[in-house]
Amino acid sequence: MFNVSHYKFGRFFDATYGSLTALEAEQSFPFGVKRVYYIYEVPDGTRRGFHSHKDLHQMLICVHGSVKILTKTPYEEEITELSSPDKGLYIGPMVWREMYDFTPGSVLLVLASEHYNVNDYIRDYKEYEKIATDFLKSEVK
Ligand code: T46
Repeated sequence: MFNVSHYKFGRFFDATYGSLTALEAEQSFPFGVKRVYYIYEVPDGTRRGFHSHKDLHQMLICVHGSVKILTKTPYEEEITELSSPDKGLYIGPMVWREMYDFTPGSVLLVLASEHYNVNDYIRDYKEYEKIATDFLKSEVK
């Protein structure tokens, strides 16, 4: 869907020592990284997110456990389950997201293209719908 893509990263596997996945900004995915954060100890049944970003690019990776991510625009939506450290979900600007069904002990790692900026968030769905509808119309012209 628009501004959402699925990544499968490489894995160095060794039967004796285990697995390692290495990500290179701008090579493994198409943006530089200015910020890293992770979401963990999420109580059972909790749903987070409920916003879009205006300009931010992010890569979401569930490095332990699993989580579902709803991504949505006024025209389409999809649900992705992240359940392996070698899977990534890229979410670009102007996509609504909600994260839910965090399994106990799960850790969602997020690589972000910009420093934290409260003004980059659109947290009201009606406002998002209006801005995104105009934005997506201009994108397809
Ligand atoms: C996103 C999804 C996937 C900071 O101070 N710095 C930060 O870099 C971040 C990400 C958050 N915060 C503070 C702001 C809030 O007081 O941490 C608190 C929780 O943030 P928020 O409610 O925005 O968390 P989520 O899980 O709803 O959303 C987060 C990211 O904010 C967002 O960019 O795309 O994860």
